[in-house]
Amino acid sequence: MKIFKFLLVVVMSHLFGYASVAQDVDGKAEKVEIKTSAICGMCKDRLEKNIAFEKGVKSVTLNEETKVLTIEFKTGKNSKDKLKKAITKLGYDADDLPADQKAHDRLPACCQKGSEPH
Ligand SMILES: [Cu+2]
Repeated sequence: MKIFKFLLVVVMSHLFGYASVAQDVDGKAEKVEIKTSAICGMCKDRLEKNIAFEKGVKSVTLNEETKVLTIEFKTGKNSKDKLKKAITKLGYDADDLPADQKAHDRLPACCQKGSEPH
């Protein structure tokens, strides 16, 4: 009986394991590019680390030269508009959306708009 229970657990965990993997493969992802007002490596860190925790986000990378944030997220779990909002709440412009002023003013001076790249 004990061995039966053990086998059952093994079989079940296998089934669930496969199920979750299958979901990941089937789940479509979207990639969006959003132009930000990031300035330096600190901005890059801040944006990447924070946006990574937004819903459904699978990957996020800021191109330091173009200041474009590329975000990959699970389709239906998030949207470009919501992600843009999240970026503005961190104090950065997101495409046409201006940065949240309060969040922007809390950034270190070197990361605020108009600072020289460093
Ligand atoms: Cu910065």
